[in-house]
Amino acid sequence: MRAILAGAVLSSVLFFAVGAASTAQAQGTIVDGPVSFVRGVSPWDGSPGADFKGVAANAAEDQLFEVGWWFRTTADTSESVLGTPSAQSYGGASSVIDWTDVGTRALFSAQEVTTVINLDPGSSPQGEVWMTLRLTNLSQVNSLTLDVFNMVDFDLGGTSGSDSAVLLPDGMHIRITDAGGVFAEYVAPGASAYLVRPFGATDVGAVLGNSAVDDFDNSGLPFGPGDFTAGMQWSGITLPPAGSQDLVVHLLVNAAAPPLDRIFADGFDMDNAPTIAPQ
Ligand SMILES: [Ca+2]
Ligand SMILES: [Ca+2]
Ligand SMILES: [Ca+2]
Repeated sequence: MRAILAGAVLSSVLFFAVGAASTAQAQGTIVDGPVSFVRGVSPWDGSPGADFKGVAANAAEDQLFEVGWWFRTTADTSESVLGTPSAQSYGGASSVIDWTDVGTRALFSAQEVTTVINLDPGSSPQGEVWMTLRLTNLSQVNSLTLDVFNMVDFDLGGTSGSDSAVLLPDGMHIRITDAGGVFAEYVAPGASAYLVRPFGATDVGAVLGNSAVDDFDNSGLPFGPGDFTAGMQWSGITLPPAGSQDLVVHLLVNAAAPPLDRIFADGFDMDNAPTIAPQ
């Protein structure tokens, strides 16, 4: 969380709130009951602002500072953000974000489908966000190999500090807990490696934003207490000519994800995966 930017961010939010309706590049909000997920100010650059609210006793409390995507092809010398999308659509509980030609390089397209779900059984605010990123090779003749990265910055309890995190034993499944009691989970089924770093000059966003090639190395856990940032890497994805692959990220607040080994046993459908109570 960049506390010193609060004033500037507020000004920008007001600007976007006024100007959003008529521009193709507008950011937006999706909701399910009291639970909302917001693509905020500058959500497509190296500091991809996002909000996740309505999932704690204080419904106005924002649990999420940033979430976004980066990639690196085998020819690249650093990671790059997907950048400004070609189209954005926000309706009800779901959004669809399209990049018809990522980086204008005629290599691949991307489409992110995000759904927010209210998990409150009645008196226990909680919710989840599912993000599925589909990558499609634009070449009809050549395969394409690339690495893809997701970065998330939770600020649980509405505070950037006092967040601790551990890796759960079932895989790429991180649980983050604020000293005030709010907890979250960051799950990336099928990811190759994670990286966790305290917010600052060498945090996960900075690693992805610098001019070097970086590979995540499963370091940084257990974490905290501190200002948590984390990322997931999918290494060496090879898209056949005209082929596609889906990557899934699951964010939950005050709810626990089912263990990854249980999800994939029997080919369970991720889109309908149930969420179970904290244990
Ligand atoms: Ca916190
Ligand atoms: Ca880098
Ligand atoms: Ca944080």
